[in-house]
Amino acid sequence: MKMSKGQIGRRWLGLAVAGVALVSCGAAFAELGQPAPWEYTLQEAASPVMENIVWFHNFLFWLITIITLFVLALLVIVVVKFNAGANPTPSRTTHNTLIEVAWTLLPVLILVGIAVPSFRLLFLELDIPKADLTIKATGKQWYWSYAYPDNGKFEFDSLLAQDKKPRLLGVDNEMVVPVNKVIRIQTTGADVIHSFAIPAFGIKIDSIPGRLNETWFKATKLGMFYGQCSELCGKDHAFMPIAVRVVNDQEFATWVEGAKKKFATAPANSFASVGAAAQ
Ligand SMILES: [Cu+2]
Repeated sequence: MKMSKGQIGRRWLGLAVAGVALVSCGAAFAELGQPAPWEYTLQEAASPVMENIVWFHNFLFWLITIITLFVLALLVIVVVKFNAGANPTPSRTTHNTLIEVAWTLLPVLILVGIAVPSFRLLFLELDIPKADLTIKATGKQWYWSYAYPDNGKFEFDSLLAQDKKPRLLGVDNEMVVPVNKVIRIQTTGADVIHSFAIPAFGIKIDSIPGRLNETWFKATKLGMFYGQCSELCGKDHAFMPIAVRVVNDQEFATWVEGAKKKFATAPANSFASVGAAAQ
């Protein structure tokens, strides 16, 4: 099939329009705290760490795009200008000090430019600020248990609720946290390795039996936020979602009072209440 130049031009224009439409729709597909159909961007950030991750991702994306286009341009120049037909008597140059220094130094500078924000992000994630609240998340086959040692030492199980939306993400008992507070998450596995992950908060950390791992987040928006176990942990790995409800301080205090009573009979709390009574 032969195409005229006009046809090729129109085809490229069509592709470009489709591309721009797709990019601009990306925002429309996004939904706070949960995945959305046809979404291909990162989930909307709801914590300082995730905001930094999104920034770093976009920064690298544009850097890679520029480098790729630059290399492509060099290749096209070589192919067009220096093929045997266009350039029958090639130059015999073997060294050019200026170019050699430039192609060594420029990549080094680019890598340093990547390393600085990369390490800054790594320290932000790993250097846990003074926590307002600690929650222990224990991965079990196949559900999560949450303990609130600072708020009355109660612990409860959070299981997938088939009748709740969003599908495969709704749970019976959500983890509840106050907004704009530093939450320290301590996590461990009760049986096999699980992984505690919430995309909108930018956290993902392995829950390993016999080990206590730590991470943190500060939720900056109210609402429901969902994550999933992110380590293949057995047959129901896909059915142990993580649901976090971010509320204001007053609602959190009310929830704590209710939860202390509601979960008082949970088996895990018999040990906690014995501990509390002994104090
Ligand atoms: Cu798991």
